[in-house]
Amino acid sequence: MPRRKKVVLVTGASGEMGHGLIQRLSQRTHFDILALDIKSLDERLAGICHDQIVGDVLDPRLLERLVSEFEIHAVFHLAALLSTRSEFTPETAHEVNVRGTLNLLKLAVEQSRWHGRQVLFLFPSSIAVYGLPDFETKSSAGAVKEDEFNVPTTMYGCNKLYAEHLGRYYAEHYRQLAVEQKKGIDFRCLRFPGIISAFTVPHGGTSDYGPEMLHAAAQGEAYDCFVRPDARIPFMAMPDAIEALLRLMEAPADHLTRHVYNVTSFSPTAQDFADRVRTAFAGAHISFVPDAKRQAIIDTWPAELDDSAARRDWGFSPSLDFDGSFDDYLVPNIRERYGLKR
Ligand code: AKB
Repeated sequence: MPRRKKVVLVTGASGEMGHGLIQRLSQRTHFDILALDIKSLDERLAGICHDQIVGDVLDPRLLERLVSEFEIHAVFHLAALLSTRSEFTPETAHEVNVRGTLNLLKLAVEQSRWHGRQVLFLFPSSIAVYGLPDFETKSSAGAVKEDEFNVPTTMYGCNKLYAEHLGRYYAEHYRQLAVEQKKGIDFRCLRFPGIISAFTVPHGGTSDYGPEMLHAAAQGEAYDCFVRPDARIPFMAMPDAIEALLRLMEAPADHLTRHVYNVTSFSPTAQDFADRVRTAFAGAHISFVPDAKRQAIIDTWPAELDDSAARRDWGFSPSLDFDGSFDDYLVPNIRERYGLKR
């Protein structure tokens, strides 16, 4: 039988998180990286990957071809349509976010059976899985735990919550009526808050106002913030988000008490964000022009997350708080990126 190459598969590799992940992952795994995205990778990232495939997670032939050529030991399934974009095309979002995830879970469970080791499946979920019923509840809820308020109002939130359940099913109950009971996959999931990167600007999310106002200010552009000054959701800086994924990947299975973990770092209001951006970029022109409908989505997401399970089980501890994110990571790198003096 021809030998297949042993790889870690990263879907959505060209996206925001893929950019940050691939480099750090290459230093942390002995497997080669196989990147999959509908867009080709930039040259620097392509150079780090063993191989890149330009294609769609919805294409079953492509996935079959992958399996014939590669022995997949871990999957980082990052490909998704974010919350705002999903509201414009809910059925397409369902295809990508649910059908795409199902395709990858099936591939992972089949691979586990081929090579006899459970495939590790890392899945980024989101604060969008929460749906707080009204503003009063949001204000009084405090730090929300994983099993509270799981009543999302967005297509993206519904998709992510269901995909979490699919992951649990493929890990624990897949084909439970079969005569021969075999272990499924090793499904591990993080519920991320809004993420801010110095190197990329997100597209199609509802937490985008934070990174958008920062990158606009650095380029000397005026920015109309689409939420109210008092809008508050949790955020974290991209390096901490990547480190959380890698830490969870490396955590011994017997330390984990759940499949899905909250992670967070800081919870500023949009006004706090704007003030901090103005301190970093004097003269930044930020106005608040709330869009009632996008604000309504933010109002259903928690202001704070309880990440005590992640801290307890696998030592999650973000290294960048609000000030640290700006001073040590965002501002210096963004200044360099846009060619500004330090
Ligand atoms: C979005 O806004 O859709 C994402 C998320 C919070 O998952 N950034």
